[in-house]
Amino acid sequence: MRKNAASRSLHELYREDPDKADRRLFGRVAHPDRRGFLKGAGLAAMAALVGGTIPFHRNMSAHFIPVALADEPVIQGKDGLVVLNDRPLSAETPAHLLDDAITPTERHFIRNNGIPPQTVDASSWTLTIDGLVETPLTLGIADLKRRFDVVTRALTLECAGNGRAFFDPPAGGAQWTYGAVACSEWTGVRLADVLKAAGLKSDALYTAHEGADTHPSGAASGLPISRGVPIAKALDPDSLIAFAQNGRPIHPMNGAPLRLVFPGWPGSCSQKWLTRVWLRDRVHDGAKMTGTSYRVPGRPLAPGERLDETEFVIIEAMPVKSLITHPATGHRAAARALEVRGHAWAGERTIDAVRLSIDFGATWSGATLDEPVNAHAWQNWRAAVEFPGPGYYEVWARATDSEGVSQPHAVAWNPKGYLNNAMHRVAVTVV
Ligand SMILES: Nc1nc2c(c(=O)[nH]1)N[C@H]1C(S)=C(S)[C@@H](COP(=O)(O)O)O[C@H]1N2
Ligand SMILES: [Mo]
Repeated sequence: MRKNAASRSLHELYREDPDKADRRLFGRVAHPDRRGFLKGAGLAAMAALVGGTIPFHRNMSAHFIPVALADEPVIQGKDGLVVLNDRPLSAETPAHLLDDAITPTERHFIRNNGIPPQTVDASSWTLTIDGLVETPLTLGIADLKRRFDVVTRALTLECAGNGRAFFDPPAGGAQWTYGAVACSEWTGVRLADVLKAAGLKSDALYTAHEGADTHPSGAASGLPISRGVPIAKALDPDSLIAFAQNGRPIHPMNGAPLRLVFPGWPGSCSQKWLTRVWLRDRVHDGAKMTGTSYRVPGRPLAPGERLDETEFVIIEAMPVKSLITHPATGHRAAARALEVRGHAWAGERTIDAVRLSIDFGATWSGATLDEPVNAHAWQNWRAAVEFPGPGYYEVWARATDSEGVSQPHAVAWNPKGYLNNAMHRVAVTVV
């Protein structure tokens, strides 16, 4: 069915005020888990929108919008992603679709905080480097390629909110499960080389990143997100200004034509649609740098406990984590022998070991672990698992990093649901 203004406004209505939308369609505010009893004017409106009667409307739940109206953007060039939010767009990749050693572009998650630029022209795109530098620079993509070493690196990028869906009490925001992580091959120039060319002043302490996306409210001013990193991270040879993803121009939703990639740190540092890197003499205080954004309590909290924002600290390197990418959870195995595989990564560290359990953590056995293809790339692992007989099993994976830190069974609660690196578990039934 063709989308029309009415169906769009229905989505907007639900987005802005679900209770109001319910009142309009269902005649009252209904609990999302309960039946909505669509009737009267609401039923007529909904039927008009889907272009037919709705015989089973009595079974429709409140807060439901008929899928015929689904406004899920068709994300061209992506495959199998699950859309968690449509505006701004957040879409994750089911774990079993992240099985490739290097994440293909169509399987790279999307996390937008605002509205991406509508039209981008790589040939006229410019990046400005200014602030605490001797010589401010404005560079086109051709200038970057001509003036600096071009490098290609497989780099792990994970949203700090990956795993947020499992916090209790729940944390607001995109309900990522496992799939806000990827390790694609990025081609670009080292941010360090560009900063050297500009000449860092001695009081430069932190970067500040700007992109061409706009605020979701549609307000003309104000960036949806502008984060930064300490100079030491900016100077890491794997901190890239990238113009290609997996050997092709960057996907529009992953930041075309130019983005930063700071592997191993919260994905939010890696500004997409990059237009400016500004050097500052203080910790950057742009959008989503302050308060509880990408910051965690400076001490452990009880679930649901409140803490003053001044006691939150900025997330830097991401913690040790692993993902089981084969089999998919729910797998039914006809044979007792099964290959289990996946990836493991640990911020600025490497992985020393991945261990698996099929008996709820009572015993563990090691997986075969590959070296990273380069620093800051996730490590692939695999193991031959032998189940003792028919029945329900869970395969648990637990990675240990180069400092001896292992993934926990459960993570400390924090109000925004960051840094959930608890072990991944998949269900396997041997028949
Ligand atoms: N300009 C801009 N850059 C951005 C964002 C954004 O909304 N706007 N989102 C950030 C966040 S929170 C993450 S996790 C990563 C996600 O990168 P991806 O969408 O390419 O997977 O981009 C980061 N860079
Ligand atoms: Mo993120």
